[in-house]
Amino acid sequence: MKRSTLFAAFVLAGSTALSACGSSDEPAEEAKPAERLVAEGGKLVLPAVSGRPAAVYFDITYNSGGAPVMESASVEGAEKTQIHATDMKNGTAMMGEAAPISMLARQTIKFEPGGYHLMVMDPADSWKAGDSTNVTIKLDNGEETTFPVEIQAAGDER
Ligand SMILES: [Cu+2]
Repeated sequence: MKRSTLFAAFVLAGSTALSACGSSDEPAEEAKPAERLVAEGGKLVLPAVSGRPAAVYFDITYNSGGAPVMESASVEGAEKTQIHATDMKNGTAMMGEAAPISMLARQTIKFEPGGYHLMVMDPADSWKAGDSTNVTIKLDNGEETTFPVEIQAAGDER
């Protein structure tokens, strides 16, 4: 049956990933933290004018249950990072700190221009297009993930 074939393929992929990490002794039932919270496609767009905030975009997926809330975001090299949302007000896009974001199982949340994004209030002077830095996202259940973001010049985001 098609359903059981898919299930078998998933289990096989899971155990391959575990042995690649050198932890094949552990039971494969519970996904490891690094696999439960996955961020991809990270990029940090520098401000057009120095001294202004930088923006960070990525896709993030939580592969478990309980709907934890995204608690904080930090960027290596910066002290102050906020989780922002963009809303339309009277036809104008306004951004500000986002209401708590629940991570629903296997639902990808996109941080993208015109939507959710991280706002780095104090971008490092040393950041240059073509370099990369690391972003850490923490959930209120104690789980977190750190992933690389590629640094891009202003205007490259679209
Ligand atoms: Cu913002």
